[in-house]
This record gives sequence, C-alpha cells and structure tokens, in this order.
Amino acid sequence: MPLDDEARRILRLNDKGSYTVPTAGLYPYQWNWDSAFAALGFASFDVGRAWVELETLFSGQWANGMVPHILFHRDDPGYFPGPGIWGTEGVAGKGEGRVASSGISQPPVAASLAWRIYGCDPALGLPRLRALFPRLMAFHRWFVAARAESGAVATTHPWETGRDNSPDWDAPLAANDPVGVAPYTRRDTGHVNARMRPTKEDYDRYIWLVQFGRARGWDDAAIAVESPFRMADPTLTFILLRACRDLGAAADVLGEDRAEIDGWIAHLEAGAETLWNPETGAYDSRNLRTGALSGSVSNASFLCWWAGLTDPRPIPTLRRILGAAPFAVPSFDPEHPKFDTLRYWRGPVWAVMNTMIGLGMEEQGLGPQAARIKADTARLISENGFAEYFDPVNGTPAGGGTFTWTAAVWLAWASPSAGEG
Ligand code: 9WN
Repeated sequence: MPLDDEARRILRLNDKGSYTVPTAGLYPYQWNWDSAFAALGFASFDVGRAWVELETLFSGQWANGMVPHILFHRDDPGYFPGPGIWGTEGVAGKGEGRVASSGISQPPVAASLAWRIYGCDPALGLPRLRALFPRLMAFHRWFVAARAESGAVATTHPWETGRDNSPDWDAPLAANDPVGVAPYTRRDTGHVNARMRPTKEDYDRYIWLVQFGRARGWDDAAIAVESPFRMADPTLTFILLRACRDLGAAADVLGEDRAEIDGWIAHLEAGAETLWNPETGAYDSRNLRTGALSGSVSNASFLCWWAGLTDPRPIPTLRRILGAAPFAVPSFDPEHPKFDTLRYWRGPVWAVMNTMIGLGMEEQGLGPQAARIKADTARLISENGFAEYFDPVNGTPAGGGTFTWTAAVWLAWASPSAGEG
C-alpha cells in the first residue's frame, strides 16, 4: 500500500541510526514518548531496529530512574531550549549518565510499547525485554515515588504531560508571574506558523519553570514542595497505569516477581479516581496546590480505557465530543470557549492519542466508537499527510510535516494493513 511505503520512508528519513527525531528542523533530538512510538512503527517492518530505539532512549536514564523528555545526543541550534538552558550536567539525580538531557520526563508509554514489540517477535524480543526490564522498573518506581503522592501522577511542567498548552494548565500558569526569565529567542515559530503554536505568555512560563527546576538542581523533593505548578494529570496517570499493567505481563513472562508492580497499580487506580470530575462527566486534571479540578474535557480524559479502567461514566461525554467534532478525537472540548482548531493541544487531533484511546476502547467493549476514531485517523492521514496534528473541523494538517509518530501509528494501527503478517 503506497501510504505504508510513505510511512516507512518517513521513519527512515528521521532515523539517526540508533534513535529517531520527531521531525527534522522543528524537533532535532530524541523525545521520550515520540521515540517509544517510533519503536512501535519500526516493529512493523524491523523488530531489531525497534529494540535499538528503546535501548537508546534508556541509555539516557538518570541514576534516580527518571527517563528525560529530551535526549540531546548532538547539539542543534535549531531548537530552543537546548542543553545549555536545562543545566542538568552534574545534578545529583542524573548520576554518571553521559547523554545531555532535559530535567523532566514525559508520558511513560515505553513499557506498554515494549510489551507490544515483544509480541511481534517473542524469540528475538525475549533477551531484549529481559535486559530492559530493570530499567523500566526503575523508571516506574521513580514516577510513583517522585510524582504520585496523591495517587494520580503529578507533573511539574506542562512539557512533561506531552500536552504542552492544554487549557488544563491555564489557571496555574496564569497565577504565576514569570518574573526573572532571561531573554530568549524561540525557534519553533521559525519552523511553523505561530498560529499553530503556544503563545509567548505560555513560553515565558515554560522557561520560568525550567529556570525554577534548574535552580534547585532538578531535585524532585524540593520541586515538589516549592513549585507553584504541581498538577495531577490524566495523561501521565493513565499512561503509567497502563504501562504498569503491561510491565506486570512482562514480569510474568520473564518469571520476575510482580508484587511491587501490583502495588503501583492499586495506588494509581485509587489516584485515577481523584481525577474524576462529576460536573464535566470526564476525568480531569487537578491542581495539587489548590485542590481545584481544571474543568477540562480533553483527549487525555478518554485514556481511562487505555488505562484498563472499566468505567461507563465517561461514555455520555465521549458521545457528546464525538458528535461535536467532524474528526475525532479533538484535544479539547469543541463546545468550550477555549477550543481552538489549530493551536496545538487546544483543539487539534493527535494520531498517537487516538491510537491509545481507540485501542483502550476496543478492549473495554466500545468497538463502534473505537472504529469511528480509527476511521477518522486513517482519513486525516490519507487525505492530509503525516502531519504533527490536524484541525478537527476540516482536517487541515498542522505543525510539522513528515512526522515520525504519525507515520508509526499509521503502520501499527490506522493503516488497513496494520496487524497483518
Ligand atoms: C516540547 C515532540 C514533542 C512532543 C510533545 C509536543 C511537542 C515540545 C515542543 O513536541 O512538545 O516537549 O517543543 O513543543 O507537545 O507532545 O513529544 O514531538
């Protein structure tokens, strides 16, 4: 199928040998969750290369278990903020790791995708899964210890959630005046129309939070106590919960003890319930400084089924959102005044989110709605290309082009040939 060929061409185009960039120019480094999806895409035609992608990602793991959101393998002035701004060299948690990196993490989808990649070729995958297992355990252990004090997983920076400028973060960001941000030049708006990107007000606050973490030597305990931004997030919570279930399945195959993993699952399941918002009929983010829920219905709300929760409560809200958006799943509620069809995580459709939402819904018996989401994703890609994200009203491709994770989930899920052979 020609689109399958094009998707494989994109993965090869963005392949730097042992890791893959999300797209040349706009994102010239290895990103955490993008890389895990890249591995899933490679697994459809080169399982060995898929494992290498994950192994390179975990080569950047810090001594405390954290896997950074960006690994700066080779300096590139085309992206801001680069390694010099993060200032992670020599910090305590980083240990002896040699790869320059950011100081925060990203949604921990790696164990879930490693488990799927293992399933593509168990004979090849068994030793690779065995070698990665302790690193995955350390990553999850770090998340639970450093971020899950409320049960749900909290974030210290919008970039960590992967949903950078979601309206979820508006209130806590607005409450914090970004005083003392050093002058900087954005690079993203040199690659992509500024209309499709976060605003300057957002960026000032993103950089303020980077300076805040750096000033504390990226010390998790200090940041947990002192940061004005501590949000319990459905993306991180649901993706970690699912990843723990998949890590548990891996433990069973490897003959490893899974008691610790089962403890994490119980903790996160209880935490997930603290994100339920009866007023919106959806899972939401919660400000741990004030206790307030955001009041947001986002695409992360519908990751509950990917997390393995059997919960019919969000179904009416899902139906409403599917009815309101010509293309599912919009990243933010189309009936909310803050909905914006093109601005990044405030409306556009993201194919990777659709993949997790759709797979989770299929597992939980929501087959017809899952089929709609998969069909919309396939149409968006086949009519508009492998874009970073898409306008949910008319399908306009937005952000970067020739995008790795869009190509990867085409091959692994949305393509009519996905799953064959
Ligand atoms: C900051 C790479 C990443 C994704 C995120 C997406 C965007 C970065 C940016 O691009 O974030 O991490 O500079 O805008 O929001 O989900 O991992 O594709």
